[in-house]
Amino acid sequence: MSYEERYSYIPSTVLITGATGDFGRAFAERFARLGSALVLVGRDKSKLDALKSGLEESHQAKIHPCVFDMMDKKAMGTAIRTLPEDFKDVELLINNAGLALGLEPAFNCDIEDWETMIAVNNTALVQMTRLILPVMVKRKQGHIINIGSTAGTYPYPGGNVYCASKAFVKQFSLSLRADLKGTKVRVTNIEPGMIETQFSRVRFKGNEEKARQVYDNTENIHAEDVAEAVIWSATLPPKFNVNRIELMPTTQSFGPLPVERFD
Ligand code: 8X3
Repeated sequence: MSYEERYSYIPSTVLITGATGDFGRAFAERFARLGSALVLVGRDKSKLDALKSGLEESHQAKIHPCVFDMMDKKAMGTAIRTLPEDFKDVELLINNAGLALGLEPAFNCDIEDWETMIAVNNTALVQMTRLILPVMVKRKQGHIINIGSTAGTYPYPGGNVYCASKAFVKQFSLSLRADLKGTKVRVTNIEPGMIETQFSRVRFKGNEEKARQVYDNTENIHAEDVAEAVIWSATLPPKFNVNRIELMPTTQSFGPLPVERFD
């Protein structure tokens, strides 16, 4: 098999949640460039419309925008069940919508922040997956790419529910693979570490100073770099499944486990 053949699989229809965020836009841009039709999910209609017209103009992309909040189960169900004929056979689902809220120790956290993270990072992700999977299984063709995190493997102070929600995504991805044996449907968990995006701005609820400090005085990687891993996993021939990819900037690494010392 030639190199060109090896990397030539292009998913015909790609559904991306959290499409107007930094990751979502980077993924949409790459798949539009490849000629995939796109179902773009976001809750901000004006941002979604702007993304749609930009991609139509630059890549003549075929786009179906879906405006709903990931926490609105009914709206999600209606949007997915009524996808137009040209978009209903989703070949690649990118479960990208997700967020971190706060970095306080567990005993000080806002319980509503925890509930929101679980609702978006986990509940909405499994609901969307459950809605799309039957189409893939029936067609014996499909790929689910979940956007996990290094936080799903390596805990850190203040990570509490965010870390746990991403550990859920990792294990859900792996166990989906077990269920999907024999269906030809692929599952991949992409696990980025620190990526310079709006992530910290959301985590620190608009505190620009705190958010900027996360990425200050170092060499960062960006949404386009994560898109590279997504594109690689998605465009491999269907017989090749990437289970997990963990990635981070070279400037980020590991530290020793801390030990409490007494005076
Ligand atoms: C984002 C990576 O380390 O900020 O998922 O939790 S981290």
